[in-house]
Amino acid sequence: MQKLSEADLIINPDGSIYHLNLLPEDIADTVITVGDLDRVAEVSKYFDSIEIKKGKREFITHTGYVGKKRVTVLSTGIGTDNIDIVFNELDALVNIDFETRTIKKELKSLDIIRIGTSGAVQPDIEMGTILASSYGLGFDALMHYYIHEVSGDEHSILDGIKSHFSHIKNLHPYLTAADHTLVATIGKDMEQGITITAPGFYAPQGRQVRAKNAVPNFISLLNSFKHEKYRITNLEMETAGIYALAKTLGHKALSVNAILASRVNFEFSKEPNKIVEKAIKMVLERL
Ligand code: R1P
Repeated sequence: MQKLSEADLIINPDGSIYHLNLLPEDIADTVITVGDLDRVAEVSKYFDSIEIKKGKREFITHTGYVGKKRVTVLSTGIGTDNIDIVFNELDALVNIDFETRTIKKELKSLDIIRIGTSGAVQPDIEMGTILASSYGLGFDALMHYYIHEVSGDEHSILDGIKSHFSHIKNLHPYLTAADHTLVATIGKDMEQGITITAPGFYAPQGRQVRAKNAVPNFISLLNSFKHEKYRITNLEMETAGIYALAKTLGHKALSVNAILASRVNFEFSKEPNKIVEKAIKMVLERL
């Protein structure tokens, strides 16, 4: 078995993985990811006990128990560049033997659930909605650097997407479905739809402040997309990277979105914390 070099897989002197600062035994098989590092404690305050609190940079981790289930909650920060770090390092913690620097024979599959915030692009999706992303559609470039397989109905949806957005310069979108078992358990009865993951917050999500946008009417372009029963419901900055890397590495993933803004009605919630709290409780109750 090939040994991974010290430059490819960086392990800190105390045996922890480079950015996350975690030892293999620090993470549970069920991992909740959040963007905002302050949200980690908002999740772990519902744990019955907390055994580990660690962190480095924007990557804060709490591991504990919800009833008899061991759960980790971890902040990713913003964007798919951070998702690249978090997912490769989470995978390394369970699937690489740090002593021998080799890939383990028996690979482990983690259940990974994102609890994030997001803006709706359809008029019927109101602020306060908790939405499970049935697909993550990446407008960012992360997956250009990995071999990523497209399967099942992802092919035809992606073809429809490519033709609908063909006039956006240098756009090479990627699409991955959520794990269907997590959709059926955690996402049960939630609003569902395609979530777009953007490579920025302002113009890449159609916001017009001072810099001029190169893609006019971006939100109408998103909400007018229709392919069979599929439509684009919301925008954020991590889900597509999470779904694609989870699939590539053999993990299960679901993204649950607290809808804080309506991009079609030009509104932002007056009580964002309440909506996030609702999403956290829904996920924890369904674990
Ligand atoms: C932008 O404000 C951030 O909020 C959303 C976006 O995806 C982006 O990370 O999610 P989080 O609240 O989980 O960070």
